[in-house]
Amino acid sequence: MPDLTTVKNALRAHRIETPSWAYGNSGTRFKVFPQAGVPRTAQEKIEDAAQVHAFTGVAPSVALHIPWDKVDGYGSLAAYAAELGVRIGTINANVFQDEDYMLGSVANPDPAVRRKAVDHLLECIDIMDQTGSADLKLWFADGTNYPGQDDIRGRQDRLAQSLHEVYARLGPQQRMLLEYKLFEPSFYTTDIPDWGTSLLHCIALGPKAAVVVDTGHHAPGTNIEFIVAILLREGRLGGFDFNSRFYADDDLMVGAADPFQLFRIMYEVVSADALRPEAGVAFMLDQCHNIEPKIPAQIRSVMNVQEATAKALLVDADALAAAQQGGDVLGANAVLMDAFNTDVRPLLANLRTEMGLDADPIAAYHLSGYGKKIVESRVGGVQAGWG
Ligand code: RM4
Ligand code: MN
Repeated sequence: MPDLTTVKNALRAHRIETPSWAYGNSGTRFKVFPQAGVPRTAQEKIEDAAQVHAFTGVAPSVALHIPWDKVDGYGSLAAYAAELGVRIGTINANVFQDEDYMLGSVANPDPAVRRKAVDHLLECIDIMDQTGSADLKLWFADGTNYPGQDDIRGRQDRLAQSLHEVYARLGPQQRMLLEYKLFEPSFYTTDIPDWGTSLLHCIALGPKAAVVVDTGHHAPGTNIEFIVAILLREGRLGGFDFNSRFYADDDLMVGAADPFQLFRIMYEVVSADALRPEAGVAFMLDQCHNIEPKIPAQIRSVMNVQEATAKALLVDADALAAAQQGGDVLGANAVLMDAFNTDVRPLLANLRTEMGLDADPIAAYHLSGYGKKIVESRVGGVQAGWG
């Protein structure tokens, strides 16, 4: 059996990044339901993210989305984050919400639109220089809706050229994380629909480019842990955008739809020894809270990732290897299921107490009165949203 101190140390060192956009209003395709107390500024989003860190102890960074989080001085925003005990993490670019991008951004047939998109990505790297962020995360809505609409290979050429220009601008410690998504908003072809396409571009770019697995971006039934295993084997798993889904890109709380899948993914990470921060896998959340209160929902997601990770760490590797070598199909499966079926909540509660935290982060957050305080103080101004 794995040594409990080792398990706890691994959990203590594990870092989970929360996304600024999860604290603002977001919606289904039909309606954005505003919530009282929602942040009005990037600073207020960071304040909320700092709460998630304060109660979980493992979420010390918050990802920004540009231009949603555009501010005048990124250096002072980073300093403000530091004052609150957190830091600015991944910078996410947004080239999917401008009128000009109707036919795509970095792969658009019009060179002027491509120029504009690439300039935005370069601007994001300037921001990274000011915030000290290491990762630029790219997701493109680019694709086509109708057969014949554009040239499939031509679009790949334009995409590759745009990415090369951006890659060349990265500093020595900076990375490009390239996300894929099967479909939506493009319904016939998407320019980066899958991990294979993303990986091909990353390999062509160089070692500072790696693939991001957003758990909501696959066809139903896709074996995501297999993709994770392959990318880890190639040293090209840049990170995760965790969220869960029942149908498509639902962006629900992590582990809500399928905790077993989350465990299987984390098991691949753990067994490849890639949980350690030095392994370079970024564990990020990417989710929208449409009907649930946002801060406790982020806390819940962080806890769900921790639970899946704890179970993955509890897999008896020696027993599993012995069963696998011996061709003991049922025995091997039982080793994995034993770990998954372990109630790790007492272990995590104990760890939190050791870390000087409340054993129950959600209850502690509610007791803190922060939720009530922001409802009272954040009146007026324009609530942040993802529009
Ligand atoms: C996209 C993608 C990106 C995220 C945006 C908000 O679908 O998942 O990671 O930045 O949504
Ligand atoms: Mn994502």
